[in-house]
Amino acid sequence: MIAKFLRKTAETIRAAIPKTRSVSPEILEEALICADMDYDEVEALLDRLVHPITRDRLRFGLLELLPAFEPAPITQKPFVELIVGVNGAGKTTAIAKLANRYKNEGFSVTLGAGDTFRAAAIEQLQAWADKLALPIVSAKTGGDPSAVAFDAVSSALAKKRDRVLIDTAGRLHTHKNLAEELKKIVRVCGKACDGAPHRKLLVLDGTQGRSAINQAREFNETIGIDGIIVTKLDGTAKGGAIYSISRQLQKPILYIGIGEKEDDLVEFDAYSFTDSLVDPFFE
Ligand SMILES: Nc1nc2c(ncn2[C@@H]2O[C@H](COP(=O)(O)OP(=O)(O)OP(=O)(O)O)[C@@H](O)[C@H]2O)c(=O)[nH]1
Ligand SMILES: [Mg+2]
Repeated sequence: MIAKFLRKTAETIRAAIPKTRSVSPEILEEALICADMDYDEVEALLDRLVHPITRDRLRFGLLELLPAFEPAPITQKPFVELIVGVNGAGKTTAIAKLANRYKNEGFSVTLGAGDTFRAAAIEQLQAWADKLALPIVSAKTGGDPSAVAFDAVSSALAKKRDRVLIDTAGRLHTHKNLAEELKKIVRVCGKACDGAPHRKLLVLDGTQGRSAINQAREFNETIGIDGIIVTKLDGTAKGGAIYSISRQLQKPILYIGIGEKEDDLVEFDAYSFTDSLVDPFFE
């Protein structure tokens, strides 16, 4: 599965290297930079690798770049998740995919259409809600997103729903007012339900590769991010950026998006992801 959608990244690496049992540091460096890994991570990896660089050594070296992560068990009800990210990163689609996943796991899900900013954003989430047969709390375009978040959480609490997913407007991380608005949404969620939002997920467009690191930092400084979803990995050769994004932010990648449909979300598995990156060096 992972190998299939990392095809472009694997092809990029494969094109850069001759087939061999071990790989030279120069070739490794060039191939990983082609796969959009940041220079910092390439250096950190090369510094640690024992020569000759074999498949296992490279595999463990790459895995070591990723921060350790133990997912906490979900005990809150409702468990409220706020989804943030810049314009077009794939937030609304990620919400549909997560909702679909939770529903298939047997959880009841409420959606909150907190993007009251972009025309047609509410309709877009409404269309997903209809398709997935899920309740949605929304307001008119131009309405107060915090009020939507408050109502969505309150409604889920009253109706004993398991999960709440709140959409937000795509925003430029440098836009001060929008940053304040995000902080307000977070505060207001907490008024509706203690501790909410329980998870703040940042959605990053995988086709942006490591250039998404700066925006991720800004979001993290604004509201504190708990985890990352990287979307659109089906159409990019920049899979190596995953290591830099996760390492530089010290945040886990939780899911990756591999298409536009509700099923196109997979849990990020560092081992199989790393295998897909390592295999082309030694095939
Ligand atoms: N190929 C591919 N396309 C995706 C993926 N995730 C989202 N998209 C597409 O990317 C576009 C933007 O997705 P949205 O979910 O609307 O993004 P958004 O962050 O909510 O955008 P705004 O609401 O405008 O900020 C849509 O055309 C999606 O179908 C993915 O994993 N793979
Ligand atoms: Mg959206």
